[in-house]
Amino acid sequence: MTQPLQTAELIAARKKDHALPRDLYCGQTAFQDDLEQIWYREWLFAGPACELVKPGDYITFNVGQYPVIVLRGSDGRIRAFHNVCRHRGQRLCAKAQGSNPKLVCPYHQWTYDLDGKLLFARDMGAEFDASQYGLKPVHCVDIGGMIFVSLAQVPQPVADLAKNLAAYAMPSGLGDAKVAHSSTIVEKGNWKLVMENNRECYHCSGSHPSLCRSYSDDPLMTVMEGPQSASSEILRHWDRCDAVNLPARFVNAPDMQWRMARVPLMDNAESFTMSTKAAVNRRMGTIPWNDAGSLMFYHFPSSWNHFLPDHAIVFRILPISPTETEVTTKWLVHKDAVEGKDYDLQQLTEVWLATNDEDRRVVEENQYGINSPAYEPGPYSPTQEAGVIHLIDWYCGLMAQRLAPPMAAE
Ligand code: 3BY
Ligand code: FES
Ligand code: FE
Repeated sequence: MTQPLQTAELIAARKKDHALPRDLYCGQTAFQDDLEQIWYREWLFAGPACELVKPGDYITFNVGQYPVIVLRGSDGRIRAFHNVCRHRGQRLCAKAQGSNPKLVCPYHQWTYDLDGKLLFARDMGAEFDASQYGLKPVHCVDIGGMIFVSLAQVPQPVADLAKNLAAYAMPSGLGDAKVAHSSTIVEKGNWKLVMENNRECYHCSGSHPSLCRSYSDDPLMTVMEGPQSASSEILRHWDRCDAVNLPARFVNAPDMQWRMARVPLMDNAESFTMSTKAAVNRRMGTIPWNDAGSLMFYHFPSSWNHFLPDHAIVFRILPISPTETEVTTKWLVHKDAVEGKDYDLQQLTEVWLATNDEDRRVVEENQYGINSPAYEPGPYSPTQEAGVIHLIDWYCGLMAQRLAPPMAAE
């Protein structure tokens, strides 16, 4: 009997600029390889820093098999830890978010400080050295109000992302923001299908009637090639932003792992609302106009985001199984904006709640078709799906490199 192809072989055999072979979207082996080579090694977006308002506030989530907790310490610093007790391994915090002055394990009450130090463990004997049993740290950075974590022993370099994101996010004032709404859904599709779907607007006119009121599905809106290379409409927008020092021009990682660019919305639309007008009376940060468009920022493998003049929408995806992905969306507004007075929650959230649900359906049907043995990878559109090609080339490049057998010693 022939052995099923390994992930490295599937990647080596893939057709360039085509969708991936079936097993990379539904196989258990490929999923485990994705976890080990991508999710356990890359920087991942965890959430907005403004959600952790005061010391002790925390969020938890799972990256594959790793439960992680991110919290604000008594010194105001945000830290991440493995959410696993150092006694007998109980998960420390089961809730998705909350606030605790200390971390008390629910099993035998070992008690940790917010910086991870073990403060208290009952009846452990005279020899017990509590300093050896602090929580295991996870690398964590706060870039302009966006928290990223990395499970790697030695994380990937982050300086280039940090420099650019800090500059581009600064005018949005994420430090003076609050979470107005949060939604978590599970899409029955592989994480790559969720991200592929987000990287093109080829599907927008057929799927997103409400988003299409403000976001143009013109591929030139999503496909820019450099700080000087975009449609004339976008170049005009960038000139206008330059004049007030609002970072807007396309900037990207050399391997396209991330990209930022501020693009105008359609017909001077102000926000992703049904009326296309701003949803929040009070603008965020120092954005000078209601029609400053959306600063779009994606980061593979886990996030895409829109920073608008009146609110920001941040998205985090996490893989659950070969064919299940969790998608968390958070709507941020100025911290002093008052619900019911400065904004209406329904008007603020309805377009992207609908868009997420529409994308969920698209992704689930995509997975359904790919599960068929008759599925054969088809070609991406070079104009409409250039962003998907960036994703797939980034993914295949990394996987090929990391799964390559080590060079034989001379
Ligand atoms: O949310 C996004 O960033 C992308 C842009 C194009 C399609 N999708 C809506
Ligand atoms: Fe945490 Fe025992 S497992 S205190
Ligand atoms: Fe979509």
